[in-house]
Amino acid sequence: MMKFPEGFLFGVATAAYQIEGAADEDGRGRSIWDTFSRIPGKIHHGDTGDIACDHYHRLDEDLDLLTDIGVGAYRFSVAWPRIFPEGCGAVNQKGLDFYKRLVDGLRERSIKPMLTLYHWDLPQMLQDVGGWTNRDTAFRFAEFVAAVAENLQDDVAQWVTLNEPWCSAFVGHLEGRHAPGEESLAAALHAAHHLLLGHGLAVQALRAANVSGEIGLTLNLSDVTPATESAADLAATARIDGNENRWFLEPVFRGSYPKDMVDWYAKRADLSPLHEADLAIIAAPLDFLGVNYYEQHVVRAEPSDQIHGAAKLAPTPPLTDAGVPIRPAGLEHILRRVSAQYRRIPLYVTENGAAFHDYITPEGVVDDPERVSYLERHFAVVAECASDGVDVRGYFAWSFLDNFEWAEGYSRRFGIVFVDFGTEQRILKSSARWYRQLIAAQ
Ligand code: GCO
Repeated sequence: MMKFPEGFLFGVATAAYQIEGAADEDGRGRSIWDTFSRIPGKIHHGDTGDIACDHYHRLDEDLDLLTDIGVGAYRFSVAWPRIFPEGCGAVNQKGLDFYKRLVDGLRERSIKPMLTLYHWDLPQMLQDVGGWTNRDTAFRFAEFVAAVAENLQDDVAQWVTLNEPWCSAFVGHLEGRHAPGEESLAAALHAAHHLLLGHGLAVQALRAANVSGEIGLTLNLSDVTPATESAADLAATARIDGNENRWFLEPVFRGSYPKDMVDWYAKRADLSPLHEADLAIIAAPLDFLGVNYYEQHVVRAEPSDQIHGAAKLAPTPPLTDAGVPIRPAGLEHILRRVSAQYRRIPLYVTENGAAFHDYITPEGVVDDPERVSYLERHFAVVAECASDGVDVRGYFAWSFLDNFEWAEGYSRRFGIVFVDFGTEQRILKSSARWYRQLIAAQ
């Protein structure tokens, strides 16, 4: 079995809208995902997060499962609409009480909480006045963060302000595949900026609340390579890297947007909402960076593409059942790149995982050898990086439970624990048993 540094965190990750259910319970308000999942055609099979894994009513059972697997950390998110049903105003105490029970249950089981403050479930009433394209939302986010920090101040080991602002901004406002479903480059760029501003203001709010835990941000970073060494393909690859990676890494760690991308976007969208003065707030010092890794892209020039003049080649096998290429080397490239080019800052792999066609056998067993292989190969890369001096301090498998996979609904199973969505029965997959052995062998 692989060996990891002393104190390395072995965790699993989830997100509120993907597992909690109880969408109309205890005062929870509507989020943009409650709205988006009801738009015909947006979500596979018309699935919604109304029930999901019913985690809201199965908290103790799920916390006991974490103990059974033996994880030392659990990454979850707080649903903003449970705390502020209308996005701001009076705190909903029942919503706070649920998360207090969660962190108390983790502490009783000696499991470290990693709390994500924004995992995409923006209150709908804030979307009604522009959502992340409205600068005010960044300040409403900081108020929400201050309320959570005040109530869970010393109960959290790591605070993650945002999960994957690239997805919230570009998948939600340019591609239109995620809530709120806009399709505008300007909206995506404005949303990205206000998300980053919200991140910086959230860091200020957490520091002001004197929280005892570490403060960081989670970015989904992709490993991009050119299809050929032609100038056109190299330039197209730089633009995809600029959009998916540098547009977030550089404001946060260098206090400025990448110039090549500013010049490219300035010809295609109004950048006036991207106030220069905000960058000092956005670049607030962090205690760690969370890295979500899934994708390696091979990129070529595509003059007909109006946004980046680029196209991603169809991925080649081996692939997950979601058609994502399985490339552990991509994780190594990203960890080494951030550490060498941006900041020698503690890194956590806050998500990494894969969807496979898992099923229950007649004997009631869920065997997922592909996921065991996937985890083995990606953990090996992390162990290699750590032994080579990269300051990577933890790995959170995505995901703890099979759950609502956004536009794919319940058709994609990422969990190391199988969920029968008809009965809500949980069954450890062989990957969960493998993970238990890896942890026990440390
Ligand atoms: C993300 C989100 C998760 C997804 C996971 C699988 O990284 O997109 O954080 O909510 O479910 O990545 O796609």
